[in-house]
Amino acid sequence: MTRRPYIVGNWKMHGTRAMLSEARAIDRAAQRHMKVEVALAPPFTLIHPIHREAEQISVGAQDCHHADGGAHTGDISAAMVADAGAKFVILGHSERRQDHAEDDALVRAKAGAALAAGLRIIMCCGESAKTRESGRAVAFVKTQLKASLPSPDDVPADLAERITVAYEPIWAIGTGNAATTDDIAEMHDAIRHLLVELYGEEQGGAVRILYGGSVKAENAAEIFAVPEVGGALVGGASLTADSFMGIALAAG
Ligand code: G2H
Repeated sequence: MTRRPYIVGNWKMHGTRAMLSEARAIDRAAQRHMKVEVALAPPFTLIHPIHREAEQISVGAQDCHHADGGAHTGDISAAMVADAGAKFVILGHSERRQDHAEDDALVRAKAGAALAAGLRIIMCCGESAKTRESGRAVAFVKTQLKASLPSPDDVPADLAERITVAYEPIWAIGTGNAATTDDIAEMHDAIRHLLVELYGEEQGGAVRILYGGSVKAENAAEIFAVPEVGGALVGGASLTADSFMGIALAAG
């Protein structure tokens, strides 16, 4: 990894205020481990409470709406999550694509709204088991990512700071079985080529590419040894400070 490793916890739909003690413990540990950039994406309801207390970690959201505001009952805009203290937003996660029928065009619209609100984005991509078995995984992910990321005409000048990509094969999510390092290396190389093709050598070459899908302290070091892996997006193992910081320690 050439840039500071980026380790992001995605708490998904887990966590009430009882989890604030875990966030505090993560923040304290991150202060002792500055070689790694540690971030948490809790449910919307915990963004502000965690942001208010955090001294080291950054806090993000797991989604935002594509519109600035209006009659969208139950939705939350990019400006609202930024106002609550979020510095980034995860977009295009396969669970949102599945549960909320989010397609690439909608994800791209959300990315535009998030960047306009001053947020960084973590853009997720990943193929299903069926697509992998068919041998089309790389082509699928490149097509999905190209259609979901902001178009080259629409990106901020500091795009390598504002955009991160997370490769999360759906078949590895929450299963306990991460992808092999060979599969990760092949996909991360393909994503790097796409980013350079889209955004140029300098910016596309500097965007961090995270791996996500059953990352834990036990397999983190071998995943981080893959050259194009710039960190991890972590679900289940980010719910306790011990397991999450075990992953961060393996990163640097
Ligand atoms: C993939 C990942 C976090 P887990 O969704 O985004 O979850 O680490 O539980 O597989």
